[in-house]
Amino acid sequence: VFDEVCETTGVTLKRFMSEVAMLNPEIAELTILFGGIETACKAISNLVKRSQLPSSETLGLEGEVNVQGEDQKKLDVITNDLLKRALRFTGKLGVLASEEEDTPVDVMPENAKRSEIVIDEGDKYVAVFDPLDGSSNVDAGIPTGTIIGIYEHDENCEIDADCVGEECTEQEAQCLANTLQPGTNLVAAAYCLYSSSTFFVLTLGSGTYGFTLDENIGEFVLSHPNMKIPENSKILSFNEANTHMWDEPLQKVVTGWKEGTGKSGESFSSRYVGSMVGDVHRTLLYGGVFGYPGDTKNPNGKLRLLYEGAPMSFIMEQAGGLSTTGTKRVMEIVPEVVHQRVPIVMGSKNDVQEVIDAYAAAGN
Ligand code: P6P
Repeated sequence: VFDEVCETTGVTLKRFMSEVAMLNPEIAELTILFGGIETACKAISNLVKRSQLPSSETLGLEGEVNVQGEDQKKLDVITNDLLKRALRFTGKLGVLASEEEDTPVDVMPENAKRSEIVIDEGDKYVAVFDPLDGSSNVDAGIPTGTIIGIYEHDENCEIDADCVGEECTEQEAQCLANTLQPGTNLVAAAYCLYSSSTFFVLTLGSGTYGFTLDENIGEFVLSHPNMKIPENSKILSFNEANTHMWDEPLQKVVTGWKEGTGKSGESFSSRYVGSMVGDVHRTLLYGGVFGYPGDTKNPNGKLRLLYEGAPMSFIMEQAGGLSTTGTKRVMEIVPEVVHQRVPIVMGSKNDVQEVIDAYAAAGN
């Protein structure tokens, strides 16, 4: 399907989506959702670029601490609201979960009853997102990104923003459960990367496609059709300050890569931006293994399953890569709570497989 779309260059994201919708009427509404996401990414790209100007209103801290316990930057709040608004006004979304929101919230038009979400034909999607991943890097001009996952949500349910875990009524719990789906239920995932260029990379379940923002025409243009990550690599991308706290199987494999005694015999170099979207994008294009594994301090690592791990794993797998906790495929993990963390090692198939084999050999 997508090959027919991708044979020509100069395909804008809008045209790509409209041709996908023509060829796949059952996901036509999904393409409308991506119209809102695309607009939000362009606006966020502009905000990030201007965020360091003295005149910028997005400088500094919001003065709040989010559910992650992190100081919220003004930019975190602004980008979260911007994305919520863009998604809400597509009229295709019933519920969302965001890194910046304590619990899933409804995004129905203002006139809808606050705590009641009635999902009808038009509102059948749930969005999970991290509006500005790596935002603490913005002040240093380091790349940041937006990560989005889209699930289908076909239940009528009520959500009370204060409801979390055991406090929830059965109905609310059932609705929360509809946001707590495993990555294998994703119908789409995308990220925007705000870096030397502004990139938009997405999958709808049939390959991974990359677009680059052409600021002369204000459109994302297809630049990386049908991305495929190299099966072998020579780049490892971890916060190596934590190496001493990792599981032994992972320590062994990474040491082998550094010494050139690993399965591929290659001596790896290290590249780590400290911003997941930047590190994963480079890994997709150049090959490599990116990871934020569990360690003795944080057994589940740092990255969030629902709106970082699962969507990025979907994109990676659709590009021919693997994404594992070491012992489990990340996309198969069913979240129990919205902000659940997950250990992640993802990237070039043969190198990630070496990690999986090491854990298996150690009896994990
Ligand atoms: P560390 C950014 O804060 C982030 O959530 C990811 O984007 C990034 O991969 C990771 O944390 C970096 O964490 O502990 O290496 O600074």
